[in-house]
Amino acid sequence: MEKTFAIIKPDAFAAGHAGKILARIYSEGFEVIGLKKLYMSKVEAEGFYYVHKERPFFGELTDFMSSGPCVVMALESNNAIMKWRDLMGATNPADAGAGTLRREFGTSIGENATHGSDAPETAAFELGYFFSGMELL
Ligand code: FUP
Repeated sequence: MEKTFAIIKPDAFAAGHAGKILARIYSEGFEVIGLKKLYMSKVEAEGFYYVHKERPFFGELTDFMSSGPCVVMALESNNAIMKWRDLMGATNPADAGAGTLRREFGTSIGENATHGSDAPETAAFELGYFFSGMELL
């Protein structure tokens, strides 16, 4: 079994899509081993996305991620990292395949409804950024 880190981003949460996204998560066979709603500060968003700090969209991205509440989750399944990224679809909702979460709920490359770790090392960092070990028993 593998763990990955996922976010229902502020756009999807504000639009009332959290329940539908969670229903997909369960129906696709993930176990939700950690889940909380939180409202990231700008500084917390900058720390989470520090790998992107030199990118031109960093300011916009961290403004958006601190613009409202979101839901952070730890998901477990076989091949969870790839499986969750497949369920999310491409970064730009316009390029995401039919039936993916970003296609269904995303509205732009920035406001794309969900986040998912892209590799085991990033999953470890991202899970540890938002959850303590005791919260993921
Ligand atoms: P992903 O792994 O699919 O979330 O995509 P990236 O790690 O490349 O980008 C992280 C986030 O930065 C995206 F979810 C949205 C935002 N982004 C932009 O706003 N503009 C871009 O051109 C690329 C990414």
